[in-house]
Amino acid sequence: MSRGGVSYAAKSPSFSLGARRKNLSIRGYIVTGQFFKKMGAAAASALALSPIMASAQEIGAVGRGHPEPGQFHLQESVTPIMDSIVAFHDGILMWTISLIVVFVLALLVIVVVRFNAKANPVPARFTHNTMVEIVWTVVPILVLVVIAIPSFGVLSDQMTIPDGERKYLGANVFSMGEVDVPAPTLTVKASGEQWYWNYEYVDQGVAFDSNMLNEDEIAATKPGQPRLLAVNNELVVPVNTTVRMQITASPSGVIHAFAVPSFGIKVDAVPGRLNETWFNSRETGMFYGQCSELCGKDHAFMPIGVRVVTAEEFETFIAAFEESRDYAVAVATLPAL
Ligand SMILES: [Cu+2]
Repeated sequence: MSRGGVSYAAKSPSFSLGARRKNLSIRGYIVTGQFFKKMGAAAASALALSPIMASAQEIGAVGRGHPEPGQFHLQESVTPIMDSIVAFHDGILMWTISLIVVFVLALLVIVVVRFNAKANPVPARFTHNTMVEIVWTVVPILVLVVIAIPSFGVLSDQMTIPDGERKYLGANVFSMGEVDVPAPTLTVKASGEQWYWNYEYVDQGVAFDSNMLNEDEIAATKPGQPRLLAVNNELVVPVNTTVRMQITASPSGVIHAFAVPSFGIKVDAVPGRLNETWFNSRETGMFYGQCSELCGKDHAFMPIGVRVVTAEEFETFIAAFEESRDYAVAVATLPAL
């Protein structure tokens, strides 16, 4: 039994029952600081490593286009918007969070060690300190403003369709140089249905449905593609091309959200409303996303599969699609996945 426990019991005699004393001895252990000293050391060393580990992860461990088991960093970026998001996360956000956690942890440790009942048996009785109260109001406001400025820059970049001339605020804030993005040359409308996606190449006037493949279907038709993400009909787009994404949902349906992490895209798909965003992938390959708005019973089973191909492959694909108006015929012009 620590003195902390004894003095508490002495002030409140009605609490000096056996069971209560047992609780107090656990309290004593926590109050003496042993517990927090141990936990604090572990947490601080983990935290100190986290930004380093995050950048180590970037170097190659993250699978391209889809999440990996045990992954803890963002998916690898292949677009200017996702570059800004990754820079924002690894830079300002990670360091702000880490410093705040270390600072609060240090305060807690000081309180636990110096102001427990054993170390400080006679507590001070004052309750207000104007200067401290101003500081703990103003400093968080400043922290939020510092985070908000680049955050709104990236948000406005996501929502503003490139015109080939505008420079990107988010990219400038992150000192990543001037990012030149051409105006879009392809428009795709994604429509959330219950529960799958419909994609339309708007200027070509052709559309198709995209459904998830179950595990047997993956093994039979597209072995090696990720479970719960592989789809029968991928959205095919060309590399190094700005794609205007129009996003909506079936007029008789519910709200979905179109999200592809590698592209840094996440936009609500709302019935009766046409939302817009864009991406410009610098890599070919398969990139996966998922519906990101709780939409109903098969919310988890309406993945988004985007296949980025070379400009020549896309020309052939879209020409075949326009002529045949049949996705299967068009996709047969592409190499097997
Ligand atoms: Cu949905």
